[in-house]
Amino acid sequence: MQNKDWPNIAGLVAGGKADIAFIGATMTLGCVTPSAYHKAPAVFRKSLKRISTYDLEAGFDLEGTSVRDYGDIDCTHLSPAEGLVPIVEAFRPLTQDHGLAVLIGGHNGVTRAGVTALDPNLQNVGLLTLDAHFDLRTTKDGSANGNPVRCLLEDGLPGAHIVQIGIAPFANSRTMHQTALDAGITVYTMADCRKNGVEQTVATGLQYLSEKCDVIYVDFDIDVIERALSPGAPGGRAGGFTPLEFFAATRLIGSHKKVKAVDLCEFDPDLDVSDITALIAGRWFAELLMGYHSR
Ligand SMILES: [Mn+2]
Repeated sequence: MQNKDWPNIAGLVAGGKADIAFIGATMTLGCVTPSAYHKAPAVFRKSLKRISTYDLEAGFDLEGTSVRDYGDIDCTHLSPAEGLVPIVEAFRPLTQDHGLAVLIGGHNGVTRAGVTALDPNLQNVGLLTLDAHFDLRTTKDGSANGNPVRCLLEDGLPGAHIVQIGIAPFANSRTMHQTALDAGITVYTMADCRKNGVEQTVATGLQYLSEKCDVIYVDFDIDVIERALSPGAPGGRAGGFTPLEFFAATRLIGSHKKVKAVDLCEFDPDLDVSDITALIAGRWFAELLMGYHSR
């Protein structure tokens, strides 16, 4: 039900054949730094109430957009390996029944499930990550939040179908970098983004993937944002994207016809200060809706 005095994004939630649907995945076990990622979906929903439907800069109101909320997949007590199938099974219908399916993590382990839900054989999907990290840690101790991209490579996703944007210095190992290059992953560092602009870099990545793949999945790891401007992400460091760069990239991604599913992950509400990252998450969703509307 929409609030007439304060039309907001949460008020767009309705049932039925909405253009955009989201579901939470409270995955929190199996992370490099123990965190309260399971709390993020609830905080995300709360923040949507504080985001107006009206973009005054664009002169456009999202009031006519419908959103469906499928609730949460409770995987708080499941390891990433145990959570894989439940998330794939719950998220796949969203990718089939809606124009854009959104997975709210949880840690970055949800990305493996999200990509698999969109394309179970992993041959037609492209993966774009906005992330300070490669997420290519070894899988010798099983899946975790530090290795979803490595898991996907091992599951059969071609490295040539992966573009990683925002990879940060002193936040990844030489081995990870070499793994990415050996796999044929396209890598854009933070410095590349500074030089060419975040939006332009994302546009280049989307163009590359759209020539190779039928559908595109985008992983928004919120730790790609500058830590001082978004404290609610354990992996965030100094030198990341500004929130405005993140929003512009999100709108562009939302506007791309081949982008069928996305996730937002690595938000730990317990680390947040003054709801900074919570409100970034809420506006991120509004930016996706604005992008989607322009398709
Ligand atoms: Mn990540």
